[in-house]
Amino acid sequence: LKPEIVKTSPIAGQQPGTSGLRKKTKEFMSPNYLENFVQSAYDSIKENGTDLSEGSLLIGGDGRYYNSEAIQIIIKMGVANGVKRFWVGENGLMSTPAVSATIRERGPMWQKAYGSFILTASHNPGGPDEDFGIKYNCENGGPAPDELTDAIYAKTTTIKSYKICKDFPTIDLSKPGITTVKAEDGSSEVSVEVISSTESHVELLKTIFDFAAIKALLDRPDFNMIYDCMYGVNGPYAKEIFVKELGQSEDVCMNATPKDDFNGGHADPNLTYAKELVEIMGLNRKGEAIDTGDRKIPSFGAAADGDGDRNMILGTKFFVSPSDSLAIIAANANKIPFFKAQGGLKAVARSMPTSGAVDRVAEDLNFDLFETPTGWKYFGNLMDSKAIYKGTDYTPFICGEESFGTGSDHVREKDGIWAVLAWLQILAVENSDPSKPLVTVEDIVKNHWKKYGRNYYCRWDFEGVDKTAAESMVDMMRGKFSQYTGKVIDGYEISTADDFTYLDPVDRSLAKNKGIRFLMSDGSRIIFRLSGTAGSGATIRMYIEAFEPEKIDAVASDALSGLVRVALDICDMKGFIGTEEPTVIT
Ligand code: VG1
Ligand code: CO
Repeated sequence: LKPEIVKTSPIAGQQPGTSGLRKKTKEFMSPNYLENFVQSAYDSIKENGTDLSEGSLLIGGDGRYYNSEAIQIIIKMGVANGVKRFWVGENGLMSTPAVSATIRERGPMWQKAYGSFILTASHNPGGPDEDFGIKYNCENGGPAPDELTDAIYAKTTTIKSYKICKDFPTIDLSKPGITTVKAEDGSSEVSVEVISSTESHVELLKTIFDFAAIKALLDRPDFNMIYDCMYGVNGPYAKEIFVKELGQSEDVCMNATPKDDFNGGHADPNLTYAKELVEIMGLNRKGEAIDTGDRKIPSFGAAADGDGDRNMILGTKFFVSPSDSLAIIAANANKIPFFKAQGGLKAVARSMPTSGAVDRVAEDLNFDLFETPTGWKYFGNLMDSKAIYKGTDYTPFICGEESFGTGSDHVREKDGIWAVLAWLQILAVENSDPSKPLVTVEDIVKNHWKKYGRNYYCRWDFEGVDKTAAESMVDMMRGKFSQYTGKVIDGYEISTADDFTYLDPVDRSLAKNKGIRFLMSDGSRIIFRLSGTAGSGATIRMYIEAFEPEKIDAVASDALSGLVRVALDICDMKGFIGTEEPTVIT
């Protein structure tokens, strides 16, 4: 257990983005790349007041190429840095929400995890020529806050050496069990436990939902579902819940064996990349119904991303936009035992670019409402603060993002399978009388729109564009805010043009430059951001939203075409990027 000190020098560009550090796998595998980041993380965590030798350090990943090798390096470096107890997901696998659940739920007090390294680049493609990623989550189960990721980054710019125990044995991750290694002089002991990837998370989910009611729904002859795990880490969780716990056939789980390159696909649950599922559900990539003859279409379809924290919800020939999904789950929270038992939902939060559909629910049902910058880390503070809601000291909380992320305060990450179960729970309650015709996903969404109006919404992504051009485009708009304010373009009056700033109501920290906003006087919005998860190059995201109180039956792309034109002109997409054709529309 003797640590070796290895000389190194700083490597540029190790700044974590929206959710950890993501780069090409080859870059991660190049000499000292992973080691520099991990050493900087261990040092920062220590400086942040965590004693690495107390409790446990959890490690898991989404199973992408280089996952297992990276885990062995993190263990060997951890031993050298004083970690005494490791928990590692079986086969190195653990979904992002399961990591969060395991940190929070597993073990007696003295063993509890103080944090976790998660090896994931989420929805980015995997494999030797694609992306790899790493992030650190803290004791509350949530992503490291900006303060910690900034400290890690600062250390990567000055690092001179790292510590590693090269002679620590390589752990067999394929079998659950404990490996204990004693120092030669008997002075210390390190243990590595390979733990079930699914147990803590599945046990937690069973306390949140009424599994018997969901099973009754799934057993109805007129109801059938399909869940596309997209060859990501979610497969084992889906099988555990739908096959083992809920007694459904294996066919319910599609593409449910994790592969280190996600079978060459893009494990991103949206209309473009979850192509196979979208077709099965009778839709095209715009979310419109297609002619399927007399082929039977499932009643419910869902998909997950590489690390299992995202979800897409589909009904028969019907797409549920993530912003609507968030609003609908919040409006129906009392059908979910977890919220009901705590006296009902009290607060909701959405990221700034997410549509305002949930705002209307919050207003109607008297929930506190928060608007945060993009990324899950901002929700954590709100959930952990004990006194934000009108004096009560506990906050049953639901939050979400337009990027197919939904979750609650049962963990501190978005949780794909939670969202799927939330929808099934709502459907189960709506369909509790088996003699009545099935209330469908489409019925639920349309009834919601009838009551609250509809926030038409779309996001256009321009992926892999030139970084300098993208940055100049954003700078150009930033420089013209005052000229835009009050201007009328194509009938839309711009009431505010600014760059979103977030003042955290809990710790008063300020997050700046979180998205260019053009807010129209009729409530419509145009927003631009540069992605913080792109492994290389730049991705421009353009978000468009318009509210309609009564006209709820239009096709979203038609309802938004005018506003899209205004947006493309304001940013001069053609001039900066050379095209107005996005790579993905969601
Ligand atoms: C994207 C999404 C954001 C999400 C983040 C991490 O970030 O827009 O809403 O929280 O990915 O999700 P960005 O900076 O590229 O827009 V995941 O499933 O990739 O961990
Ligand atoms: Co993800």
